[in-house]
Amino acid sequence: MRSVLLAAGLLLAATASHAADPSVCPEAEARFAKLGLARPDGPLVLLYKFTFCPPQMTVKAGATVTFVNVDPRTSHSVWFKDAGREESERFFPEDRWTTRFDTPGEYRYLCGPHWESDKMVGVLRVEK
Ligand SMILES: [Cu+2]
Repeated sequence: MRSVLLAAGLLLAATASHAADPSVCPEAEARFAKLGLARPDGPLVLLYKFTFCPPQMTVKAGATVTFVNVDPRTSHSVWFKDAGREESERFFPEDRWTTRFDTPGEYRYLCGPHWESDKMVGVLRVEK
């Protein structure tokens, strides 16, 4: 019984930080391909339908992470608020923004205009 409750709790925790609709990220990838945007050398996060794709990512310390907005008309931002960083500019469809972390850790981030209303949040794990 206890393990069932634990499993249910883990499931809830997982859904809260993932896109509710599992088709969103494959769609985001398809949009990226369709738009013919240049793929960066390093890790890539797509912003689409109020979702960071993938919502959780692990990268090496010092890697440049590129965020690309593939929404047709919505602007977004990326804000590593808990890390004390400044919010990015709002970036528009097909725009990109990059950041890097040199110190290993788990960095939660959010989209300024959409984290509250649409739970647009993500986690970047940085390892040595
Ligand atoms: Cu947003």
